Amino acid sequence: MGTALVYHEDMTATRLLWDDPECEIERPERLTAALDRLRQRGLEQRCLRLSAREASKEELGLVHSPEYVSLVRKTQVLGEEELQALSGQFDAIYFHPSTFHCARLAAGAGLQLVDAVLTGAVQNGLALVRPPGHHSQRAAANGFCVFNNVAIAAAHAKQKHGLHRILIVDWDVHHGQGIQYLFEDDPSVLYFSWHRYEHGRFWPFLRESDADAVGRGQGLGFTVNLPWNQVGMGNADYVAAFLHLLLPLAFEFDPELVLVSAGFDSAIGDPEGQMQATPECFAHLTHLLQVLAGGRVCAMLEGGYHLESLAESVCMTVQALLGDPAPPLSGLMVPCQSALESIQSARAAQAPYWKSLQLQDVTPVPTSPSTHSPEGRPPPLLPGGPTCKAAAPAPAPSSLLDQLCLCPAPSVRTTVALTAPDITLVLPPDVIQQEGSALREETEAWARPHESLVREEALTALGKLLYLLDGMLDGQVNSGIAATPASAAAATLDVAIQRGLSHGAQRLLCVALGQLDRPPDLAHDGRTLWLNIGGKEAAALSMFHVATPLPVMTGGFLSCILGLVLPLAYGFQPDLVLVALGPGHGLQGPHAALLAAMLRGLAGGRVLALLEEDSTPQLAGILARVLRGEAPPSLGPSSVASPEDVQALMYLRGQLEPQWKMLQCRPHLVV
Ligand code: Q9C
Ligand code: ZN
Repeated sequence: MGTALVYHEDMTATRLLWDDPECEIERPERLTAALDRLRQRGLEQRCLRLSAREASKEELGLVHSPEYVSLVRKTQVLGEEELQALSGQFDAIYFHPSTFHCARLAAGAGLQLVDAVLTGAVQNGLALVRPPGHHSQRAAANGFCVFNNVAIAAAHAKQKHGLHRILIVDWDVHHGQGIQYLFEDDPSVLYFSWHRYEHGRFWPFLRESDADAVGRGQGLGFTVNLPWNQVGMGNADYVAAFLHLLLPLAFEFDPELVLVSAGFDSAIGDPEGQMQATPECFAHLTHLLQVLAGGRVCAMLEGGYHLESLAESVCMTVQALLGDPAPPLSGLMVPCQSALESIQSARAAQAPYWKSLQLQDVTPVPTSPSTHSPEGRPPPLLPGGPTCKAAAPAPAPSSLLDQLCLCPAPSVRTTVALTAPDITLVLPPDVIQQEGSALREETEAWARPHESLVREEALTALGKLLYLLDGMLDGQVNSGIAATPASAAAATLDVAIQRGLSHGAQRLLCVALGQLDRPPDLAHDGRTLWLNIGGKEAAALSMFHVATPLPVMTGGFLSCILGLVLPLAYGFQPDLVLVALGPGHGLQGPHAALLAAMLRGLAGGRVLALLEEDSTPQLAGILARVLRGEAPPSLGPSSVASPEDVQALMYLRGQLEPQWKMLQCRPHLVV
């Protein structure tokens, strides 16, 4: 449906006219650097360009006092000395004769973006604006911010579009205390902010930036603060914060719209933030948010002062909004102790208000499912299985990954290789129905060890699957869907894994739903992570062989994805993902779509879905759409996880946490 890019050149006019080391980093080049890079990458051209308009007095009045708006209006006619004197009345602020015009354009850009998304003109978008907004308050400018662009957009979405639930994600490295103050008693706006805090020793030095500030009155639990108490937070810390804190609450909240206070001073190289997250991380954060609110995501620029890092991070955000697969994250995916302490204290502070956190956090020591061993103790991980080797630093990227980075969007995103004519679909544009098939002799050779593959229909399906898989491994196609006769599902999956591993995949993640057992001849060399959802009981046979029952309730399904599947997947860093919906998988279309959409964040989006031939066209269709980058439908209000769902998850986490650090959501207890 498209991505809007809202901008106006006039917003480069405001600048610092005198000496002030604190304010000099907020300069016009921030916008031009970001825009130039978007053009260079051909990303701007793929967006719907909208020219920003000025917000009206009434629109500014949605969050600011009339007196404050007139005060800012008057700065248009002040001389330099008067501007400097007035600026001095606020914390970290400069005014320029163009400030009023720019700030009205910045707020207006956000309004246009929200209007474009909520009228269905586009699916999502980014407003590139100056001055930023999230520090500004009802009657005060603060921290380079004059009007609170995101807060005005949220108030407008409520007032003009009648929305009831808006999620604001503030990934800027500073606390957007302005947004917090404006909505702290409002349960219709869930505000999440992570920020450099250092136990209160970092600007703006507020007690209310800590995790125990959770909102007031009706708004209790609708302010979520995640204070970072050390600098140097990186990709693993940010992804862990999303998986273990923000996303559980966000799914439970079920927003109709997501607004992002998109500051990139939380990225590597920024002088303010001193953090370590790489630009690709913002593609992942954006991608993770796109599974909410039917993909209605409006991002607005806040901070970001390292021009190179800012420009790259903006590109990554726009790429993700456009539906391009996210480049794999670099570095060890192990959150640091300080990050885990912060995440745990925020979870503890929020637990009274959110069902999705309760059952998990009140259980101090996970108990094993009763079905396990007679003493009721979890059995140890199989000795002789693979050790922690594969959890060590990820091997150097394969040549396939190199290609992927050079060419992030293959010309064909998704190919559907369906064998049974009766599930031929009305395909979305740019999804290709594959005609090709692997050579007959080759197909037969791969099929030979498997009795279930001798039948003609199974062989035909296998030939198509092999051809598709080769296309993915060569980088001609990004993702695919293949159908196979139900009786051949297990054997086909086995062949797909072997073929993937022998044709260039270094690490292969296999998510098998329903009754599919790990192929017995699959090597235990740490190159395949086998995850079965739909087993009879939770079991971790090794760190690379995990089984869990299919959760009965939507809430349980979500915690399984966020608390188990994605932490394992992000920790493993696969370069190929197979998702197999096998016999009795029991997964509803929207749930399958969500799983596929989220797994698309791994392996550069190289995901192959295997379906049974008698799957419905609806299921194949919904998977084709999410694999090409469309947002999955929102699941609606989610039921709470059942006690069995929670137990299975807690048990597996207890078993696997020592090896898979991304599963952790609390620090190690030091005894
Ligand atoms: N060295 C935004 O990013 N100065 N505003 C802090 C600490 C103020 C940041 C000084 C920073 C304001 C939108
Ligand atoms: Zn900032």
